[in-house]
Amino acid sequence: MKHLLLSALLLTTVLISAEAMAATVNVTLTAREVDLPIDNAGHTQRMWTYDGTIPGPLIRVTQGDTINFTLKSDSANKESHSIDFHAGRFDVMDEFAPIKPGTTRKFSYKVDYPGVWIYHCGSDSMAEHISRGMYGALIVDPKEGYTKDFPKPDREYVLMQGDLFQNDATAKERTAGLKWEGVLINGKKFHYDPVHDQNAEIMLESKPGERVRIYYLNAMISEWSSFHPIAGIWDRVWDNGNPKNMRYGMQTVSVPPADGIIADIVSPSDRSTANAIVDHDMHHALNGGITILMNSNDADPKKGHGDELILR
Ligand SMILES: [Cu+2]
Repeated sequence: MKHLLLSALLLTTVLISAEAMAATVNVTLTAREVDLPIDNAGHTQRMWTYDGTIPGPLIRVTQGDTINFTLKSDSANKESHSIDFHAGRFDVMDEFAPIKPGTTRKFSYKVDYPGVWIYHCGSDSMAEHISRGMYGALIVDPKEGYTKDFPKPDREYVLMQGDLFQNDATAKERTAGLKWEGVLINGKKFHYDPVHDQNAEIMLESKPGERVRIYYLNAMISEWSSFHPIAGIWDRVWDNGNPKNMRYGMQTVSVPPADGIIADIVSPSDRSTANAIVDHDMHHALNGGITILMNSNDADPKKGHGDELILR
């Protein structure tokens, strides 16, 4: 009897401490329709966003946390907007329903599955709302933390790939793939590629031999991505970013629309090298979907850490 009581007491303590470690995280996103530069030369388009950026703010929590979420819609907006979090389970008619300009919706949910998840607008037409930039990334770190099969990276970057259509493309044209202009990487064509765009100023950076973790999300509305590091190999890939879904030594990984993966690359440690991280579908690569990763000893120590996972 005494033994049973003790076990019950121990179990309760364990449950309470696991619960106590889980955090409640407040997240507010504001839907905003704004003019944004869509390339490194500064050409702008009318885009629809969360918080005025493409992608929207990076949200990062730990498995088991609760997100207290607020969606606001700027009163200057013309459209109704909504949120669709892939990282949770909801009622599509309730939490995901659109809200009018100047209004607010709140809901809470617990994140049960680790990984890298898309959030996006689900308002009609979804094709137009997503292809005008209404998407972002949510990283849910596993509650076990780093393990042998999910080692700690030296740097981390988020790359989110979306479509660019001509500004006047209607929802119907976007859905049909008409008036397609190219690929946006974190909001700009050839954002991190000075090789193909002389106006590009930023690149991903690491030191030789570092483990660089890429959180890659495909926000294109209808097209698959063929994700490949030119002059490199994906050391490990985790489908959906879940540590249980590991693959080794991959050359190219298929990422469907509205999916995400984690892919690690480790450069040679004895020399400086560069990689071109591409969507190897040439239609995508040569229209904006190339990112340079420089591996050299003068890598900026801040890049790939803290607030610099999405380079803006
Ligand atoms: Cu929207």
